[in-house]
Amino acid sequence: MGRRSGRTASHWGSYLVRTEGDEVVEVRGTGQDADPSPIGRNYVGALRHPARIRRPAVRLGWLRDGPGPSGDRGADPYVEISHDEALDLVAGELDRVRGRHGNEAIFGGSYGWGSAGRFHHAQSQVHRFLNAIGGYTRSVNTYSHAAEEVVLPHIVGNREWFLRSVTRWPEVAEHTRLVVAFGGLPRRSVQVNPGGVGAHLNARWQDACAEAGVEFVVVGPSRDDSAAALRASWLPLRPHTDVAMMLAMAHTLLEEGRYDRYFVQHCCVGFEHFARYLRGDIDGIAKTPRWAARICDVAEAAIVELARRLAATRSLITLTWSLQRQHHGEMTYWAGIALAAMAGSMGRPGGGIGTGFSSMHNAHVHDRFSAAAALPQLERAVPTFIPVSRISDMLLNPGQSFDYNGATQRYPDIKLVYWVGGNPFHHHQDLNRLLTAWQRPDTVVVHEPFWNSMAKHADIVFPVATSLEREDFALGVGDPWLTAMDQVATAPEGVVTDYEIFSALARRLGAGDRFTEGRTANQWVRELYERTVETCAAMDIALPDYDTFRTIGGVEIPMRWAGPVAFATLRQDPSAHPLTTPSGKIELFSDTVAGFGYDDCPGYPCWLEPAEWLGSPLAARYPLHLLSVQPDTRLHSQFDHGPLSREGKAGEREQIRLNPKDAADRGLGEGDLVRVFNQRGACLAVVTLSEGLRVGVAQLPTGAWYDPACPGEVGSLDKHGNPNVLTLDIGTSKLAQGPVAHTCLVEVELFTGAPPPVTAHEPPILLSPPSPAAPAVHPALRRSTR
Ligand SMILES: Nc1nc2c(c(=O)[nH]1)N[C@H]1C(S)=C(S)[C@@H](COP(=O)(O)OP(=O)(O)OC[C@H]3O[C@@H](n4cnc5c(=O)[nH]c(N)nc54)[C@H](O)[C@@H]3O)O[C@H]1N2
Ligand SMILES: Nc1nc2c(c(=O)[nH]1)N[C@H]1C(S)=C(S)[C@@H](COP(=O)(O)OP(=O)(O)OC[C@H]3O[C@@H](n4cnc5c(=O)[nH]c(N)nc54)[C@H](O)[C@@H]3O)O[C@H]1N2
Ligand SMILES: [Mo]
Repeated sequence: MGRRSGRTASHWGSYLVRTEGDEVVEVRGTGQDADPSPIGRNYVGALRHPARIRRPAVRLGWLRDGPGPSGDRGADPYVEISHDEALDLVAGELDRVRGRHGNEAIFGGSYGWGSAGRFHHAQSQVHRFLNAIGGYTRSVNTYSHAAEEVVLPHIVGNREWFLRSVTRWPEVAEHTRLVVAFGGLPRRSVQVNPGGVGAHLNARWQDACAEAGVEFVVVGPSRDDSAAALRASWLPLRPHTDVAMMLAMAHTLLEEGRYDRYFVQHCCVGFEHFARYLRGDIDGIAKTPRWAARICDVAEAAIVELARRLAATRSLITLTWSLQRQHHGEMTYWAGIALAAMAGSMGRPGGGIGTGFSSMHNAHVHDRFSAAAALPQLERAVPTFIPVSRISDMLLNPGQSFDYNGATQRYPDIKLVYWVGGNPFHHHQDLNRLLTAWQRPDTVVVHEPFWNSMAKHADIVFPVATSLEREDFALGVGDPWLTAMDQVATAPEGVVTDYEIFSALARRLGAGDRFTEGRTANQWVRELYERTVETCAAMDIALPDYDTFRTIGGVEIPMRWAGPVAFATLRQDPSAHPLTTPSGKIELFSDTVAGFGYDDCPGYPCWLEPAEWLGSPLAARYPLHLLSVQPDTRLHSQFDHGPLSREGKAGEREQIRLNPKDAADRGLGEGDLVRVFNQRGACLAVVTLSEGLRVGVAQLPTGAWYDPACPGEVGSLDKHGNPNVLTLDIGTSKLAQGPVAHTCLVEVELFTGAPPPVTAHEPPILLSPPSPAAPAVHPALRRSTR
């Protein structure tokens, strides 16, 4: 049996991997990472798992009937075909759609994390390919922090600059006395960093802050959203009421005259308007601590006391990204910035405000520059776009107009969906609505290594090599470690890389040279490395040549601290150092946003009731606020069939965390199988109890592969515990149109029926021709464009 070992890099860290017979048998940390993430263990046994896709496959109904809307996506069996047949089918269909409907009818947004690796990066591959053949409708912004991406430029100007210059953990340890963490600082999230993390340091920096005597206050529904070592105190606020609490803190500082008069008057615009809103001059409601206490369920005295402490010392407000993955999520960030502007620490080392401190490994650990070259995505030939999480809206409402950041846009009429390196049947909200929308296009093409929920809803599936089965190199966002990725296993016979598939399709469509520029995959990897060397050389950083780099396996690029902390120069001299906002200052009132006239996003931070929360009438029917948090044991849906992910479940099902009181009220105990449900859907999950979770809140991590009891049926019970059958699919507001995954009420009850077995990690029914059940290819599809 062939044995190999080598180095790999992933979004959850770098590892030394050993394989036998092209299966992973051992995963170890590298010497450079003193604290490797256990998520790496999910590789063990994953490559040759029965869930592996080994041959191209076509949905039976598509093969029989040809392209067109269908009610059977998710329900049909698949017919395995040869690689050449699959390439001919897909090339023919791309050609038909672009010829008859124009390239705008191809949706290639293809959102998703894919794998680490600069060259084989799935997004770059698919976008380059689709641009090479005439373009596609794309998506903008992210599921992670869409609201922030759109609203921050209106408030503080250039977002990249802001993120880059927010104070970092080392400065927090040195200067900060008090950290008020809205949404906490969950440790599970810092295992991960997009594109790679050479050494896990974030948790160590957090601990160093605690050792230095920094005091932490977690404001949020979950006490264990911070590590025990931080000895944080906990204010268990009702989910989605942070804005009310922030406004009341701001009201306290205003009424008690404890606010930073200089900063709000000279470095901000709109403070007078905000102050009038706080006092109740605009809507007749003063935003007093008493007012807020009724909304957020934090005691009035605790709100007042926290506000006073915030202003009395060098303080830092941190906001998790989750706080804007909610209805009106723009407002949480705006209110947080307004409070920080008043609190006196803005523009001072270790002070002010920062986002995502514990949402991603490299947020505020290193400087954020990235030297790594990327695969060029070629010229964008089609201007059409949607905000990423409006996908169901787009598919259901072709031609309809929608608002986005001050402009009116139009949804295109999509005929072909092409998805590579992402999983909407993991990431999107209200999967039953998505399933309905997903039946509308003519054709869905997917590249996947595994038969997950994404592959099971495609018309044509190309099996692809994983990152362990190809050569590449990695450099994560804001990470100093350049890591060689070795090919440690050979993909199953006939399984190739995304690049090889796209190269073959491009050749069939007359764009072969444009896509490949005459390079093989490994020549591209070398080329991108050499471009990275050049970028670094221009910054006086010497990197080894490519062959030496591959031999040593990894190299650390020295990082430099950026300039002064955010808003330091603004504080010093606002007219000499303006921000890139229209006023040059922090906009506590934005004429631009106000000018858009959006009822769901006024031009200043204010409390707007979310569509669903514990204070809404719907809570009488669905009295638990569901937080579908990031999973501890995997990244999203990736390697859900791996050992660590499966050990995190109970009886193969995802666990839902409840407060013991909520469980007792429903006669539930630890380990009970429950049905979690609301007006949109239902799933099964296993109860786990925790005093660390506030009463009225349920936590169900994302990522269990969607596993409907009746495949293809809208509203079917998900057997596995995927929270997105329950979540709400609306935009944050007309401004950002971001996803609102955390805005969701549910009820939980004991499941009394016979528990249906979980089949998420099993392949669908596969028919291999010649077989009487596999029909002849539809004549219209016989056409080859070669
Ligand atoms: N309810 C709820 N939903 C959420 C969230 C939430 O908080 N709550 N969070 C959201 C957030 S922040 C995000 S970022 C999204 C994440 O959503 P996604 O990024 O879509 O999730 P992943 O599971 O990482 O999907 C990556 C897919 O790419 C495949 N893949 C990996 N490498 C390759 C490759 O080289 N080639 C190809 N062809 N495929 C590859 C994997 O098998 C996997 O299916 O989820 C969002 N969804
Ligand atoms: N292990 C692991 N780490 C990951 C990921 C993963 O899949 N696995 N995904 C990565 C990705 S793509 C992203 S974008 C980040 C996301 O990072 P985050 O957005 O920070 O992560 P979440 O788990 O969604 O939420 C963090 C915490 O916010 C709290 N919270 C939720 N709603 C509210 C609220 O209304 N108010 C308050 N005060 N608190 C609230 C919840 O208790 C939750 O534990 O994580 C990254 N890190
Ligand atoms: Mo994300």
